[in-house]
Amino acid sequence: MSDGIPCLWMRGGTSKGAFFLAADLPADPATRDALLLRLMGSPDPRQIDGIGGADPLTSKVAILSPASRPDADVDYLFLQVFVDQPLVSAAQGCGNILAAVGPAAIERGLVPIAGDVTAVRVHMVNTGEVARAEVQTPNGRIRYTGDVRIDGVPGTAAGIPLLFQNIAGSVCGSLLPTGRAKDVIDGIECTLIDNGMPVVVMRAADFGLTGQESIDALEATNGPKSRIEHIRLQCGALMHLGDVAEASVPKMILVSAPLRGGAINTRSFIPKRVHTSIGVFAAISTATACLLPESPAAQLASIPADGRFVVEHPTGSTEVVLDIAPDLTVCGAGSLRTARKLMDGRVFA
Ligand code: NQM
Repeated sequence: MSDGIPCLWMRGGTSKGAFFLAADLPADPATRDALLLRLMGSPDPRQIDGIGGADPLTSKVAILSPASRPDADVDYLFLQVFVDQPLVSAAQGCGNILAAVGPAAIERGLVPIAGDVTAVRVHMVNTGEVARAEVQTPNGRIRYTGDVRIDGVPGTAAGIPLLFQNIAGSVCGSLLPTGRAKDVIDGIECTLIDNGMPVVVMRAADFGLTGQESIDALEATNGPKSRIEHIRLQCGALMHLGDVAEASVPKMILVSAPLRGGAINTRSFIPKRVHTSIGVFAAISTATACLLPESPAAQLASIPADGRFVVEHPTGSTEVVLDIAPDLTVCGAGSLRTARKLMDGRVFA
């Protein structure tokens, strides 16, 4: 390891992280996680002695390996490296980092280019489902540049459509782990839901908020954080996640009526910091809650007729597409993301 470890540093959607081949890291998870903490510079709020970006959205790791199942092209294990705690968690997936998995798998020779668009079937090891990502590969090369703009990222890049099926209950075992679309915790109506990401959906107004507050206002010590965390700790058990005091799930989503033509407006606690936008799977789970008449989200949402849910957030909006069956169950979902290769080199422990 003194010669460094091969590492791709990539942006995926509105997140950024280090991509490794599993073969380049220790096989033992505890040894691997200790190494990743050291590489990212955790625990330290500034991650000054590592490559992490001092924010949960830029302290992420993707570990790639040859596919372990016949219906996939590559295995992708996502790890959240906590910034200011010595913790590495595999308890959630990440749809933003997922956007960079297809290109990274091609870069590392795990997946061959197959025409102008290479479809990569990604086995998301954290949750067990297979996602499909379409990577632009004209003339035998990955094309990162393009004209797709996603809010939360300056400029434009090549679009990478992501498609999902069977993501309900990805971590909790079922879409509604309590069997109800509405629970009341600490007097607050909540929907505890997992359609790709365990989230708890609550009305911002129930915390005396408009839902349009800035990230700084929500993260302030006199903001709603401690009340939300108190609810979150109770949701952990109700969602079959156990003690979530040191876990990055469930995410806590405050919803309010959309103001810019979208389906719903959000502020996401992930779970201690506020997301600058919203996670892909968190947006899908929140959009799914909007379809449940009893959910606090349903009363505020403006349901699109074509399944294209524009989820408003602090830096704009994220569109997720839901494939909704006549009985209102969600059979599939998708999102258009972009990714960028930022650095290919070696990182030193
Ligand atoms: O929900 C951040 C992100 C995420 C998760 C987080 C994500 C998703 O935006 O699919 O992408 O919620 O911790 O990277």
